[in-house]
Amino acid sequence: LPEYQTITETGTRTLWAVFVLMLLSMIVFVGLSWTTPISKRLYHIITTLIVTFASLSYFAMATGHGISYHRTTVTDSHRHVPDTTHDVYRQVYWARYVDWSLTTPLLLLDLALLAGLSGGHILLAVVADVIMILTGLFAAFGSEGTPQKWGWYAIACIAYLVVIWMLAVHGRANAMAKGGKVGKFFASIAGFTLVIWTIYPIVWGIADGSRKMTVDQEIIAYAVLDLLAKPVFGAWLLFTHQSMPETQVEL
Ligand code: RET
Repeated sequence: LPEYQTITETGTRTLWAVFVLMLLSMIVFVGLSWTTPISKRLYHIITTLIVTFASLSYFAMATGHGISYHRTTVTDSHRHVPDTTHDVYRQVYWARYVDWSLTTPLLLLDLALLAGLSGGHILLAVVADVIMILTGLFAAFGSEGTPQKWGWYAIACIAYLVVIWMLAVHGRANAMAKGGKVGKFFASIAGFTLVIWTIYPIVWGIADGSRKMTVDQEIIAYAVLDLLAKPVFGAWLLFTHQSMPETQVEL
């Protein structure tokens, strides 16, 4: 008999709660933007777009969209009987990858502008980031639980290392060159980002990857991470930016 790994009431409530919180932070960020002079609104605009995309993707998932069932055939090893197999169908929330492919480049752009990263390095970081998310999507649909799924996962992790390199090496050097205050702020907010982002591939490995986490647990784990990576990150950036004129960028 096939086994189904699906969302329950707890997961659905979590998705709705995050949708509401993303929508509220969108309203707050729009408000902050309106009380800021137009020439200083770049971070506000980027950050508002980030929570807007997140609201859309959480709305889709809460209403049961952007999800598909992925089948894996598992061999049951019983003693004394010939091997039999059974199919496991698990929900894969592909709406997340649509969200991440748009929002992680925007989050990187926030950090890159803060640090004053060069155009070339911004491009490299963003392209590596998109490769990370899209190969992560291939990994999530890795055909029928074959080993090449972990091959895609490894490629995504290498792309992630390129992203880290751009921020930790070039980002930090440029931010430090802008002066002590900006350098310190960049080190804190980029450090926070690095810690939060690194938990995503770990959750993925336990949830989509090896399926040791239930779908509800996966939803809760990503909910906490998404709230920290988007509204908390965004509020921290916008409030600090307001009190730190050196972070201003002319574009
Ligand atoms: C995947 C799986 C493949 C390996 C790696 C991953 C990294 C994902 C990251 C996601 C960050 C998402 C954020 C969302 C915003 O709310 C795709 C999970 C490395 C870093 C910050």
